[in-house]
Amino acid sequence: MQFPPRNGRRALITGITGQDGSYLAELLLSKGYEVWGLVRHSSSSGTARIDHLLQADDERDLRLRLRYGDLTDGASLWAVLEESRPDEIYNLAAQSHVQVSFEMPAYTVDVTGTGAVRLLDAVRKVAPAARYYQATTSEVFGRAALNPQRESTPFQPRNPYGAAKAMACYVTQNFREAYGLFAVNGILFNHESPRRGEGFVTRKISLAAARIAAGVQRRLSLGNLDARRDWGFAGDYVEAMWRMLQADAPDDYVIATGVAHSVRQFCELVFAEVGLPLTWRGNGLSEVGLAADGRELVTVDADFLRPCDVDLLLGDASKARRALDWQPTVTLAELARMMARHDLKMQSVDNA
Ligand code: NAP
Ligand code: G4F
Repeated sequence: MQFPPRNGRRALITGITGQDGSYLAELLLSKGYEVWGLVRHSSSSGTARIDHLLQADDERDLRLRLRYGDLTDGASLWAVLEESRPDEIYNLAAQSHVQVSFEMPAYTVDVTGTGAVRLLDAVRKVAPAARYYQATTSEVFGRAALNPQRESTPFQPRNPYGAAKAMACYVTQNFREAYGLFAVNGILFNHESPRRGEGFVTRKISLAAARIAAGVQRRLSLGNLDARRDWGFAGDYVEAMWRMLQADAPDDYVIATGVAHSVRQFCELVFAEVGLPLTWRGNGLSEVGLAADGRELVTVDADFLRPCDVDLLLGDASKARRALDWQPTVTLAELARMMARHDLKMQSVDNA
């Protein structure tokens, strides 16, 4: 199938207030795009990650527009598509927390799965020439029998979030095939940054380490220390999203670093960075991470264990390397340093 040449520079981002949405908005504005963002209404402002873009005193602020909407409300999706007439659509909005998806499975499926279908259906009718990016996830691989996981690896999600994302992925592929939409799935492995939500494990660790170093927190309680993830830097991953929509033809891509580390190893990197190198004692629920002076800085709490966890996710992004000329630029040690330093600085600002 032939797709028209790329010349439009208007993008709509759902989930613009999230970690990835904020980096993607920065990237697109720096490339000269007009960016429209879909935001949920809330009684308190939820735009902290993009306030610096909204307050810009240069011409960028004229190119960033926000509209209220919600993936559970089809009419709001139609309205923002009608008004913005985007050339590119990035569907990043989701209930994206795996543990929360066990606590609110129906809601997660409604937002993360059916929400994507609502948006795709509206795109098909209102903006069929737009290029559509679906934020899919390595969680679709779940209990994968083979490592590393690539585009051809069978899906075996292990939680409602992964199942909802699998549905969104399948419908994206289906609309590409059935209606000729330029619709792609980015199957992204975990990616982190100083803007990562505080409930995800890397940011929970960097914030706690900084607070412990500043003397305002005593210890950090975690769940499964043995879980291993392929962690990259979110700034690199939004570049991959953009490249997928600039390709000659729509396709799905795994985006990953190809290296996995455990939660325990990430703790070691971050605590060393704040000047508190850890040693470990015990195992299971009795395992503790000790400071040099013997203080118990990290403990295991059953409250943070999941009904079932994904033990290992490890990606093979060689297709993206070949077809999109994409590769990660930040190692895990550099990412841990970036996050630890950011959160240490936040402590000194808070305590000033
Ligand atoms: P995030 O920080 O949790 O951001 C999620 C965004 O979705 C927020 O802007 C949130 O708005 C919005 N949202 C939630 N429910 C919504 C609804 N019902 N209607 C409209 N917007 C809604 O997620 P992220 O880390 O940036 O990830 C971006 C996307 O990539 C998500 O779809 C996630 O599932 C997927 N993903 C992430 C990773 C990763 O490692 N970060 C890996 C693979 C895939 P509020 O600010 O109002 O909450
Ligand atoms: O940081 P996490 O909550 O991320 P998880 O579950 O891998 O999901 C993230 O990455 C996915 C891509 O693979 C995204 F699609 C998804 O939206 C999200 O961004 O947990 C990582 C690991 C898990 O095995 C978890 O059990 O860390 C383990 N863990 C151990 N203690 C903990 C904790 N996770 C959290 N959130 N909190 C803990 O105290």
